[in-house]
Amino acid sequence: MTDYATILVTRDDRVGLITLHRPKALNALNTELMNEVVSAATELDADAGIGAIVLTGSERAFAAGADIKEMSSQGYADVVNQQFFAAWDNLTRLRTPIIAAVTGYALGGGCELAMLCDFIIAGENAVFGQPEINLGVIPGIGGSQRLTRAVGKSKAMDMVLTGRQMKVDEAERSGLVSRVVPTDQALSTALDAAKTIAGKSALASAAAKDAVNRAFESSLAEGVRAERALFYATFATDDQTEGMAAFVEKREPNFTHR
Ligand code: CO8
Repeated sequence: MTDYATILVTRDDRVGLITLHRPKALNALNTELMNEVVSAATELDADAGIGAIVLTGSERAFAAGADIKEMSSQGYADVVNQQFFAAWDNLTRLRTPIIAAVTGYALGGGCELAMLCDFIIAGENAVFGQPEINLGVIPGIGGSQRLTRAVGKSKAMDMVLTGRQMKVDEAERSGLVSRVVPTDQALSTALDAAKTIAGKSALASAAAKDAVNRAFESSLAEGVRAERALFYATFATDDQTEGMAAFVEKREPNFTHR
């Protein structure tokens, strides 16, 4: 696999693992790290042998936000002309399910990066927040939109306007994270979930991911129509034939597309 400067990339059978690795900066997200994460995730996504991806950081920090030292000297023209941080949007185009395993700080861009993933499994020490307001800016990688959809307007306004941190029990209660587990089990739990997903039909999981995402991008009626079209399309796959035959024959399915 490609060598990267700011991340580590490994794979175990059908699961790819991307680990943010700028320990001295609490995994602060600079341009190099963004380009490397996007490149690694795109490469894993294109690999038919990969059925799910996990993105994680360190126990102390998933990521403490965008790199403030990199941003501090930038002006309006700089960020506009570079379309600063727009490349993170590429993660929304992955077909392969991607899980964030979050321990420690997930602040600012770190919280936004976790929310760019399909779901978040958090360790008990995880802390979420959008503290950009303390720096005189606002979230810029979708935080104002994804946090609002995840936890609702009142709590999102509270987080974004005060910059306060949210501990993991509140994050679970609010629906920001799917599961909370002991800190030292966050990564293994996410890898287990990824392994489970990677054992399903990749065609079905891509359709399922697409369908759930429609809930955020369309009206209810359009979303339901899109879901139905995707559901019907699964009947064109050999994995549908195999999955249903296996149930009837009381055996494990042997999907072709995984
Ligand atoms: N950027 C750069 N360096 C950082 C960052 C960061 N976001 N966070 C921590 N570091 C560095 C520190 O400077 C320090 O480095 P050094 O040892 O060289 O001084 C090292 O990491 C360790 O940090 P601390 O000593 O501060 O560790 P503490 O345990 O005392 O505190 C905190 C941990 C609370 C996480 C603290 O570091 C902190 O508050 N960090 C900043 C959090 C923050 O404000 N994040 C939001 C950043 S803005 C953002 O994400 C905007 C995203 C949208 C941009 C899109 C543009 C289009």
